[in-house]
Amino acid sequence: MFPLYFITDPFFSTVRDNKHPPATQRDPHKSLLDAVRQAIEGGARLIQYRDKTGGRREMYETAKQLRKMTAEHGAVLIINDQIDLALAVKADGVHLGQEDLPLWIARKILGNEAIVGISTHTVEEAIHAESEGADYIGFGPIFQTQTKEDARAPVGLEAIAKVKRKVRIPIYAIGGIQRSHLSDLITAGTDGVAVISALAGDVRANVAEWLGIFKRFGKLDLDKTEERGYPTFTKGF
Ligand code: 3NM
Repeated sequence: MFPLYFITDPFFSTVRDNKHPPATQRDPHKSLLDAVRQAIEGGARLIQYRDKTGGRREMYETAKQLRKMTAEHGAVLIINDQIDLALAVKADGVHLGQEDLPLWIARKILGNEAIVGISTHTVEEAIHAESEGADYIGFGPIFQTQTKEDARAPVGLEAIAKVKRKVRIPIYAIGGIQRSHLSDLITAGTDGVAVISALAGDVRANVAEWLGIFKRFGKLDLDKTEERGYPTFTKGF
């Protein structure tokens, strides 16, 4: 499986860094696409399009472009929350929260080959998600996060080991994850990390650096990745 899950946020359209003009001078879509392009150039092969505030038509246009870009580079595209949008742009799958439509509906609409992930916050939710047929879980927030407005209380690093003992599907730790947490998270048993803000800025360099850490821990088989054109993972993601 691919260990680094790059998630977009509308703030990628407004983040300033040394290399880019102020957000007001830029087409926000270009900028979000640019962030994803950089992530892919840095080696990311698992991308989630997440925008809690965007208009649906606008999101459709962006998602179409993301689909094209990810397909060209053998990267997996997952749509957050919106099953119909995932279907509309032929994304690889959808990521659902506890308050979204049930997993079986996503399966019915998108089919058995689609990747369906579930956000979980407790061991019980994780076990339930697996029993319902989730392909992976997001588990968190591990640490305090500024990015998700309605985030629950952080569960802490120790929770990873507990979940790992109870489920067999891949676990992506999420919430407030920084590069400095990676070795502890990997040691605790996480299969991967799902990250937004800590990869912002020089996205390409950050992604490459994080992937280097996974590689050092033996969690990234780059040769296999290159050979297949995309990462090895359950159902090919
Ligand atoms: N879901 P950052 S925490 C999208 O706990 C999301 O389910 C969470 O962003 C959950 O890496 C989160 O900037 C935000 O903290 C992750």
